[in-house]
Amino acid sequence: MTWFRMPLFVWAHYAASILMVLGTPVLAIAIVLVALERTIGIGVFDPTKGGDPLLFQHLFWFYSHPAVYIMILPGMGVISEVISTFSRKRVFGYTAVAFSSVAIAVFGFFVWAHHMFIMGISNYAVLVFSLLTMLVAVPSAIKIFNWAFTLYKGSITFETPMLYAFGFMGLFTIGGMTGVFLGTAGTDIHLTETYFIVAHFHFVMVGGMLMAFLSGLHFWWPKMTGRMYPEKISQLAAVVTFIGFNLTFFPQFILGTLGMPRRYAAYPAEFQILNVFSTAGASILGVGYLLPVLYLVWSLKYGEIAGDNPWQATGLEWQTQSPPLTENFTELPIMDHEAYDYEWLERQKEKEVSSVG
Ligand SMILES: [Cu+2]
Repeated sequence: MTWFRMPLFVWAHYAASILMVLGTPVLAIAIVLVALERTIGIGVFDPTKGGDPLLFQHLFWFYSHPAVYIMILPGMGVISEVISTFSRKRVFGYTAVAFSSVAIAVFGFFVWAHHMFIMGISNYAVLVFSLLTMLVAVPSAIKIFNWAFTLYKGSITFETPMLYAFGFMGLFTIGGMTGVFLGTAGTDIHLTETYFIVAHFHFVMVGGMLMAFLSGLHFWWPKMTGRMYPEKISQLAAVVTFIGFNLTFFPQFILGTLGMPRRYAAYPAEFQILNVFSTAGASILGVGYLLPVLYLVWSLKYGEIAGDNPWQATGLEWQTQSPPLTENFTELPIMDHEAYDYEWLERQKEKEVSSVG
């Protein structure tokens, strides 16, 4: 197992870990400073004590922008595994996808002030952070295009993990592209503090991360539990989730553009209809989330026995039993193939057949 034979899921976790190690202490420091200010009165953020409230925002967002990538990067790793497995092809541009995870982690530390364009930072700072924000779009787009090329001419099947992966690709792309409107200072000043932000954030976090989570949960469910989930009803749940999600959050882009502010309990009558759509969508989304809870619990006892490798995937976890035994393998596995080498899997099967014969 060399660096470039690692599954892209592992690369994604590696990048997310860099963010956690470097970013989280800054949040911890900010919290300690707040505590010191409130307990022994050292002026750090409170202007009446000689502190600077903007400093809190800087420290908060220095962690909290990368925090979005801490959540989304492992999701992107899941999508690479699932897209490859259910189109029976090696991930297109493996190296580019691996390094784009690291690039997202690195660039992610230089964009935090895009949350602060209307907070009174200098125009020069706005310009620089706007430009840097656009740079993050590049590695994200590299991933989306490489997944699309992976699908191209693949033998695609539509099991539940793949349906969620398609949902991710579409919704995350909308989430990412609406981020461009917010990273551009001129449009951000109109859109910030409106429902446009709420919609954008949910397209990234729910449309992106949560779809990827559900994709990964179904993908590894047979490995984790030894049982298959019921395919038909879970496909239905994926479709219900997708419809419910769009009905909930897409109207909020329009509401935000029309100027409906966030963080208010009440709104003018003209915003009523779109809010009703949102509420109806949330109810459908609720059903979409409830279904997996029910059938996954059901499958623990009544699901079909999964076997070692129900998806014919190439990752090492699929070469051991489901659920894996303590220490994972009885003997140390030998890694003699590249990641996502489906021909290797075919050769393995032929070997087994001939040795039985
Ligand atoms: Cu941000």
